[in-house]
Amino acid sequence: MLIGLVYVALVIIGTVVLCNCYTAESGGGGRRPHRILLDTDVDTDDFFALLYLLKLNRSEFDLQAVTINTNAWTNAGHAVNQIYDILYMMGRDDIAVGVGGEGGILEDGTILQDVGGYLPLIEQGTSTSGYCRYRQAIPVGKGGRLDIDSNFGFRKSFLPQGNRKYSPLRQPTTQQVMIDKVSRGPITILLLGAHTNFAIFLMQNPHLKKNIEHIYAMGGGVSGDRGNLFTDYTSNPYAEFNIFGDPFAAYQVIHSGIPVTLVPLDATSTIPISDNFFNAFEQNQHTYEAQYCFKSLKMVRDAWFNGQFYTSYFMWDSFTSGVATAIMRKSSDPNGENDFAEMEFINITVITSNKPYGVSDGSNPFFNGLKTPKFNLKKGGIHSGHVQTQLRDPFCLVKNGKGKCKDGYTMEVTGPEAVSVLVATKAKPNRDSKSSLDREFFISFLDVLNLPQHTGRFNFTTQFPYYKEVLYKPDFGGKKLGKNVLFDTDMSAGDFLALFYLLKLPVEVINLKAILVSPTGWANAATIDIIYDLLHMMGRDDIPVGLGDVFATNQSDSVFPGVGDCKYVKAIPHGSGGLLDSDTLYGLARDLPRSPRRYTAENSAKFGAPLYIDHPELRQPVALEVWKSVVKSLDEGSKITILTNGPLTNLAKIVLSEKNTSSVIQDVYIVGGNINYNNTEKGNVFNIPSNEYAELNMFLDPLAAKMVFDSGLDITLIPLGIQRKVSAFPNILERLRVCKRTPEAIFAMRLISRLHRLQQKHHRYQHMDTFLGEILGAVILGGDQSTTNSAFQVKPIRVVATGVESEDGQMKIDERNGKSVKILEYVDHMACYDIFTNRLGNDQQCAVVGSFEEQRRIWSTPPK
Ligand SMILES: *[C@@H]1O[C@H](CO)[C@@H](O)[C@H](O)[C@H]1NC(C)=O
Ligand SMILES: *[C@@H]1O[C@H](CO)[C@@H](O)[C@H](O)[C@H]1NC(C)=O
Ligand SMILES: *[C@@H]1O[C@H](CO)[C@@H](O)[C@H](O)[C@H]1NC(C)=O
Ligand SMILES: *[C@@H]1O[C@H](CO)[C@@H](O)[C@H](O)[C@H]1NC(C)=O
Ligand SMILES: *[C@@H]1O[C@H](CO)[C@@H](O)[C@H](O)[C@H]1NC(C)=O
Ligand SMILES: *[C@@H]1O[C@H](CO)[C@@H](O)[C@H](O)[C@H]1NC(C)=O
Ligand SMILES: [Ca+2]
Ligand SMILES: [Ca+2]
Repeated sequence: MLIGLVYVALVIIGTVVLCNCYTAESGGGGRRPHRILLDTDVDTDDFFALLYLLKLNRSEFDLQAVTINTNAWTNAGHAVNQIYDILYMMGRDDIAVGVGGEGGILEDGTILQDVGGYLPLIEQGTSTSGYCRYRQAIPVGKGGRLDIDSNFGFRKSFLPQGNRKYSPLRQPTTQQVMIDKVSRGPITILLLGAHTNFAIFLMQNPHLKKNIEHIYAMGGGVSGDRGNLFTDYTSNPYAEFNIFGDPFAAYQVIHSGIPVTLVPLDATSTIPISDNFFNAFEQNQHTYEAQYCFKSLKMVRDAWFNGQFYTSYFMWDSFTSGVATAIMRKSSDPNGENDFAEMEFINITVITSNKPYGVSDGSNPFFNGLKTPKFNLKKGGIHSGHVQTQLRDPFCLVKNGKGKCKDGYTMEVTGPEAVSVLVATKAKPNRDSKSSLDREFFISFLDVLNLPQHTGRFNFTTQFPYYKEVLYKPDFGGKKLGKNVLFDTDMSAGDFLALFYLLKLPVEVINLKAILVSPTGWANAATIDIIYDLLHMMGRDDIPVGLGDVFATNQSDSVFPGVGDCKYVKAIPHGSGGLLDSDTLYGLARDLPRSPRRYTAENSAKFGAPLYIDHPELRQPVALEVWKSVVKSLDEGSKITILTNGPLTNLAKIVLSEKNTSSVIQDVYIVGGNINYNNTEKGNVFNIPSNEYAELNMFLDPLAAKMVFDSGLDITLIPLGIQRKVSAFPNILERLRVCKRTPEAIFAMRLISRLHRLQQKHHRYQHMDTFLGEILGAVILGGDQSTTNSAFQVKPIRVVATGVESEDGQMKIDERNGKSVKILEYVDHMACYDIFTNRLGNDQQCAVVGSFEEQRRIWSTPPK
């Protein structure tokens, strides 16, 4: 309460001071600065736009807030921390940042508070999990969200880390930030991603529309079948990604009655990043922000998929921020005359469904089986036709021709649906026709980013006078190393606890050779960086980490493998208790020391990249590669034990790749699966109610699970039922409190107590004890059976993988077709807590650098 009061007082004082400045600077004659709210999907081009805005004269342009679009090119947890870091570098911790929210939309169309914007309006139910109807068009791994989430791997080497960060249940949500900023007075909205967030805001707060002066949006295209869904032309050649991400939301925005200026593909296609511009940019990096933008752009170029970067990478959002601010500067001009783009009024609408209208083919949830259509939409009206259901929706495909679906097309129309929108039609040429930079905006972009005013304070390496990049590798000094172990993780919270434990076991007992990461479960691929950081903390930068396939077996598209279906992973929530939290390790990831190792999109031509690049040695290895190198490193006759704590995607690939698995794999410990004795033991796929008996690690990739269980490997199963017995938060916390306070014990305690607190506080965190059960695999693998009192039974097990959602991933005891599996039936859970906490508190094999804080201290003081 006290903090709240102080904050309010500060804001009032701040406003007064600002007003004074403004009268002083503008000599009393000008207007107040344009207050701006930026909604972004945090693609590379978006932060160019953001930095351009931040550099402009603050008495003209006052960026008030950044809200994050979470249903397109980025994942919320990675995006929000990146925005915080950029703002910290720029000294702008005063700018509000909104992401996510847990509200939903009820069956009857009631919009609850704080809808997170993770799903397009047409798919938004009451939770943050759901299908990927439109999002399927966006690549998931390399060249898509993985590269964007990690800023092509570059962000962690460059951006300093401030005090603000995502924290569960404390993070301001997008809707809160929008309501707060719009309520306070006239404001301009810049939309650089899909329109979900802002449409929800408008639908829920019509009384606040009066404060919105203007909407500027990058998106759409007005000249026919020239869309940019490069993964999907065969079904929809008309749409542009931002509008396609949520056509119904864009319709709400365009038809809101608020003046709209659109910068569509028609205009952005006339301002490609030419090699002349690229070279000029390379020569003009006089500020940290210019450096950051150039180096990011260079990473994009070096990783560009077809070698055609200079003709296929455009200034989309950055150009839009230029055009928008240029128009705002001359706000008296009704035709939007400006230096950077030709403008024209065009009557358009946004297509949200395809003709014929009024069909009931099951494709349209606004109407499917509802007596009254959702949001009171008109039966037989423009929203009532077929809605594109998936990437290669058969309805959209035309034999030997371009697809016929127009969802998301910003089409020129006449009649009642027409909205007059100011549209940028092309980029203006440089007024200096002799310059090698042929667009006027190129000049402004470079000038503004290099302005000495409002400049970044430091980058990560200049922030600390004694910064030094170190890789820690242990010296085992001739010790005889123990059992070879490979850990396969989907980066769920409990897997990090298990990893700490494995690293603490004496190397004479367990020799952790490698880690494979599977992004088909609870976390997205870019979260691999947390694994690198944890290894760095524990002084184990020698352990290789391999990144697995981003899709479950057979979920990737047969035509364009970078995209694919989310049939199984749709069960994981995007928001609280789901990917948002995993991707930030429940807000704690930033407390780990920062490793010099990290994901990078850099790749050498030897591995299929189009270009030779600066640092081929940094390349992110893939899972199978790491597996091969581990196998190669084994001594004659020795084998490896695998512990899997996630979906079996990687293990299935290993099984497929080896001629004789039993010659290299000793045995496998699988954490997961549910043995459904007599239909008494329920599974945990809580978002797919029709499937009562599957466990998530099996459900998320049933084909892989089936392959592994059919393979004849020597399997020990630690199923859901027994994991549930090891889920008493108070007991383990009590023990952690009394054990020796090593950095790893402290970190584990913070993580576990956070999970426990969240579980008590909010229903989205009900399943948190699942993660505590995940330590069991590591404890059984490393421990001795006499202390845990563990007991096993051998049963013939078969996994169901029929493609039928209500049964996929279930386990059957099948005397005829099942394979023998050793199943953990009993364990003394108190003994498990003791073993786990004693090990973490042991002073052997401790952290070499305890936290990010400690790292900062080291880099701030001269070495002794
Ligand atoms: C910023 O804008 C104000 C008002 O238009 C103007 O008086 C001032 O000179 C500008 N400052 C800079 C550094 O251009
Ligand atoms: C940080 O800035 C310094 C000084 O401009 C530069 O030498 C260094 O390369 C930058 N760091 C990174 C990671 O780019
Ligand atoms: C847009 O529609 C309005 C109303 O139908 C019409 O008056 C106007 O001329 C149209 N503008 C353009 C550019 O077609
Ligand atoms: C995966 O799909 C391909 C092609 O659709 C099929 O040939 C293959 O059998 C499938 N794999 C499994 C394990 O079902
Ligand atoms: C596979 O390897 C095991 C252990 O090395 C060996 O006993 C077995 O004969 C091999 N099987 C085949 C089919 O080569
Ligand atoms: C399942 O049912 C069978 C037969 O009714 C019974 O013998 C067995 O003990 C039951 N198993 C469990 C785990 O409840
Ligand atoms: Ca964008
Ligand atoms: Ca896991």
